[in-house]
Amino acid sequence: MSMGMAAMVVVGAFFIAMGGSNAAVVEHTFVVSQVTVRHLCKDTVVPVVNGKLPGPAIEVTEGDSVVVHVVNQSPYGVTIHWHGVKQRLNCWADGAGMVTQCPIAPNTSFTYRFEVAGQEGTLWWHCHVSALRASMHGAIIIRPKSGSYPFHKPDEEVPVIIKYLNSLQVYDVPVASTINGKIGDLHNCSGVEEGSSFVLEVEPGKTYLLRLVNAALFSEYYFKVAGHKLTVVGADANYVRPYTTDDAVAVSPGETLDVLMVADASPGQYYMVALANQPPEPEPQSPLLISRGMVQYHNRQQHNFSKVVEPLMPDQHDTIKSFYFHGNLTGRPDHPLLPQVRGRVDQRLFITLGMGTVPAICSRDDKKCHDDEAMVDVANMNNVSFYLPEGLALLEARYLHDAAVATEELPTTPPLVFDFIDPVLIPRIPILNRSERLLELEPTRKAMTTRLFAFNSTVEVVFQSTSLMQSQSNPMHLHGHDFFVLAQGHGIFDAARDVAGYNLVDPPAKNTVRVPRLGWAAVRFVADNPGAWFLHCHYEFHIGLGMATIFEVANGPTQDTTLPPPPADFPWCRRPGSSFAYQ
Ligand SMILES: *[C@@H]1O[C@H](CO)[C@@H](O)[C@H](O)[C@H]1NC(C)=O
Ligand SMILES: *[C@@H]1O[C@H](CO)[C@@H](O)[C@H](O)[C@H]1NC(C)=O
Ligand SMILES: *[C@@H]1O[C@H](CO)[C@@H](O)[C@H](O)[C@H]1NC(C)=O
Ligand SMILES: *[C@@H]1O[C@H](CO)[C@@H](O)[C@H](O)[C@H]1NC(C)=O
Ligand SMILES: *[C@@H]1O[C@H](CO)[C@@H](O)[C@H](O)[C@H]1NC(C)=O
Ligand SMILES: *[C@@H]1O[C@H](CO)[C@@H](O)[C@H](O)[C@H]1NC(C)=O
Ligand SMILES: [Cu+2]
Repeated sequence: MSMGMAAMVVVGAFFIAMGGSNAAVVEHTFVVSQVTVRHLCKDTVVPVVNGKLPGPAIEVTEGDSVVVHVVNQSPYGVTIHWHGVKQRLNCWADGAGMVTQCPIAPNTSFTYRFEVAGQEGTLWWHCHVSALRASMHGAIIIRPKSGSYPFHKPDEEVPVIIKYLNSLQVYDVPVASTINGKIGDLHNCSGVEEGSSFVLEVEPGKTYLLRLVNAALFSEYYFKVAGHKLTVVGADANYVRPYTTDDAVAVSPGETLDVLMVADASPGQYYMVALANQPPEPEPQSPLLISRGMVQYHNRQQHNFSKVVEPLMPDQHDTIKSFYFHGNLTGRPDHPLLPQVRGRVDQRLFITLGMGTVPAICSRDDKKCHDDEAMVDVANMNNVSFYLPEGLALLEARYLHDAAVATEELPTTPPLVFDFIDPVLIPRIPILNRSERLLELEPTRKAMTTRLFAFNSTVEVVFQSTSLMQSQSNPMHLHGHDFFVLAQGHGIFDAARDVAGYNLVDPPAKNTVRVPRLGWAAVRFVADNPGAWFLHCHYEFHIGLGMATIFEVANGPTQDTTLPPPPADFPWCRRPGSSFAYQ
């Protein structure tokens, strides 16, 4: 592995790589601190950015440079991940805790510098250290340099961020959802409606671009505005062919959608609703997660406001609508920013997503842990549950040629072929409620898996959801690259049958693919961005339990295909000695 061999390149090269054009520099200071938020009659102390929830939106024009000074005044180590930003030759700024960097320690700061190039639309940023992403996130808005959109130019643009209301306890059952931080009028606190709803004021005839982000950690959401059609024009900061529906759109954790809404209804008030879906019973059920905001026409004329129009939402157990919605998204190969799909594939992986058990690591005074059945549930990929390095971030270890971070190769296929979607394997009781445990999961094991790809190789991955878990869909997110989503299906992937159905003409380019529950999805990407890139499920529950791996991309043959050294103020886990070449 020659990653990091450019150690002799001077620090300034980083800036040269970013400058040289007339692009602007967009600068922000993110102060991370603890605030008390009050919702549903309960105070919760959470770390947030600049005192706000959601945090500030970063607005750029394609090609701009972004500089964000993160000043950590919270008691936690933090990193910020720029979700979906390709970070070409800039893996050091990816902000994946213990993959690309050590967390920014309390009372210290770090400046992220990156360029937003070759992508337009909506992305977002979030903390990438275990549970902290719950309260630290915001939108990234990327406008075209030419000023012209490949669709009707919107009159206004509105970020719409859906998230849960929860505390720092990741495994707490969430109790409510929010739209742009507002809980909406469906929730009561001591019999009094909380009364804080997101309200979008519209003018008749105008076109609104809703920049929809699912920042919730556990659920896929349906989103709909009563009385209005929605036209999807982008997803994950890639344009898609306009897709108009009078039904709900679906957005998985980690995904974004750019959606046009024309204010062409008769002036009045219309609810917008975000509703989480979940697999049907007999699987363990979460409470109904719903939030309601409103589209309100400017009260210029006389009209009757006494009735707010409600949308007809899909059933919360209807996951097929999301399957079809995602299946209807196609890319726009006519747009200059979208590359063509490569026909030749260099490496193929078939990855099962499941769960299993490993022996618990017991502390000395944990009595319960000492019986023979002390096993814990973990999530896995190809029957290996991932854990993060400790003490040294993986990218740092590679750069320092430090062998202390012992990785092993993610298997190309699952070790065992079985009926991946056999309903008998679905655990019927809440995974976390071990005291009521009825069904043991299969044994599995833990390892720090990675997969190395030659520079510029074409990689195809088929993700197969299994019933060895709660039978959720799995939103798989790859850092540093977009992939084309070639196909999806229910059941078990069968190459002989399913490859023929691949869309190699106009597949959508995404950074997060929804792998259907009890089904599969096939993606293809070009590994042309050297570094160590996290690949993981965007359900917090799954990533926290090990449904993850790292895709490593080797350096190319030239300097402009080689990862430069880290920035000068990089938060090393273990600062290298003075003999270090890049100084
Ligand atoms: C950070 O600084 C504050 C204020 O100076 C201090 O109270 C706190 O103990 C510091 N935290 C750490 C972890 O050093
Ligand atoms: C809120 O409380 C009021 C008064 O107790 C009740 O009439 C109403 O149905 C409640 N709404 C919800 C959404 O629970
Ligand atoms: C407004 O609409 C409500 C419900 O449709 C109706 O009962 C009411 O009479 C209307 N008011 C006016 C002033 O038209
Ligand atoms: C597109 O949506 C329609 C209506 O929901 C559905 O019947 C069709 O199968 C979907 N197409 C794909 C490719 O998923
Ligand atoms: C997973 O691996 C464990 C050993 O680590 C083995 O006992 C088990 O049978 C494997 N299960 C599957 C489904 O491959
Ligand atoms: C990557 O591979 C493609 C197709 O083989 C080739 O055309 C292109 O020149 C390569 N790019 C680089 C930077 O090596
Ligand atoms: Cu998952």
